[in-house]
Amino acid sequence: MSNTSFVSSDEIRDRFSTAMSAMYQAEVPQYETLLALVEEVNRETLERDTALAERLAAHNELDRLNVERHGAIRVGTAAELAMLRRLFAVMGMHPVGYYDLSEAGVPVHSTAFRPVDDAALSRNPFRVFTSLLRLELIENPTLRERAAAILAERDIFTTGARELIALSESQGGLNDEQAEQFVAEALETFRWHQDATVDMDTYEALHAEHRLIADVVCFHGPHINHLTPRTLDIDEVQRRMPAAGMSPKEVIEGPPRRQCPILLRQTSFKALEEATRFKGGRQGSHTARFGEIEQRGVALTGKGRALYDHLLDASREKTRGLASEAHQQALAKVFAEFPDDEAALRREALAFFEYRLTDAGHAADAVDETDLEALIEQGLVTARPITYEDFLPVSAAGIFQSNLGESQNDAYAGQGKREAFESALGSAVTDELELYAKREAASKARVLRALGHTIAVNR
Ligand code: OOG
Ligand code: NI
Repeated sequence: MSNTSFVSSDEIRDRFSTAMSAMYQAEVPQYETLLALVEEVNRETLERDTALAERLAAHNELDRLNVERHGAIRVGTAAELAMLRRLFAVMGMHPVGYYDLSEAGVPVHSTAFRPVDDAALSRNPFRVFTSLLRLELIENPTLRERAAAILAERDIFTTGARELIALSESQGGLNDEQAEQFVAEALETFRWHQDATVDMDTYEALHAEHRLIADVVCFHGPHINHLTPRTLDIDEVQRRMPAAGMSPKEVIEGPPRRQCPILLRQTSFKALEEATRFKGGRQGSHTARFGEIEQRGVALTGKGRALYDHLLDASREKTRGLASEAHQQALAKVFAEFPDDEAALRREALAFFEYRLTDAGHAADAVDETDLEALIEQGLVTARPITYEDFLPVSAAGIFQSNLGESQNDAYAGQGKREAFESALGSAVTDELELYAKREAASKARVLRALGHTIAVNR
């Protein structure tokens, strides 16, 4: 079969994220309300802030906004995680970043499956935050073995999904009909199942150890637990949520509101208590699904990230017990130290930017200047912030906790095991900072080359 009959992995991801969103709207009605609210606020924001609208349009970011979302799942075994890696690869999604949630008292470690190159990101940046349960952190050996035995019996993939993944790998892609079928089969893995795989006593014993353990172990599959649309104004969406029937958590995770948004801000709300049928016939309920929104800003360099981590740490004391506006104000005070204009973020190498020639730059003859800031001042080059495409472990921990109740266990702390995670996954995870750094360096090199410089720029 020739390559030309294959559907691109970008197209498959786009179809899959659309199908997933439709399924989640049917399963969790509040998600539909949330999408409408986010769309309304995004529209108003773009009408009000025409500079932002023009900028997003100029960089092909407007189109992706309406399809942009991330989801999250949690799996129980290395084999499940490794198969998911292959499933996501069919859609051009690859593991980026390692997140150690044990620090925050949650017995999982995670990665994000996402597209990595610019074209793929701008087509549809769909990402899935994927956590692997760390059974070894269950202290009670009987319970630990029981959980492992239960997990060993389930298969979270349909036969059709397994076949199509193998087919895609062997022939190098899927044709239209196969892609359609793949999307339908793959979707089954993420569906909510009302029937638990265990009796109520087992569920309760696992639940008592940690709510998350019960969520991962007791069901037929890793139900998608939230889908998160991207908003351009998270404070406004948060304000309007109660009127739309949603009650968000009291604080927005991540950095405060700023002129130049950095990294990622998020807030979530409990969505649903699901009726659950346990083995043996008893009926109960399980809270698994929630809602979340996010606002994305510029990706930070290692230096910028260190400053962010330091300030977030320093803010902990100052924001304790505060909610809403008071929390934001206290946070903003601490973050006053973090430069909040683009030129300073660039000059101090705190954030990543993509450089381009302006029209004047395109028209210019060979130029002697090689300093990009000078070229920007001369109007030959522009820089735009590179969007942060990843997650934040501290924020993720806050999100986990908001929908799990306060259950956490400090004994889990400091036990990150990246190698173990990668060996379960069956591949290394890509370093997210490296991706941003490469993108920035490549854009600098392109600009300088176009201006007549032959020297290679550090890449
Ligand atoms: C994942 C929580 C992390 C985020 O946006 O930081 C996450 C989970 O609860 O499974 O989705
Ligand atoms: Ni999330």
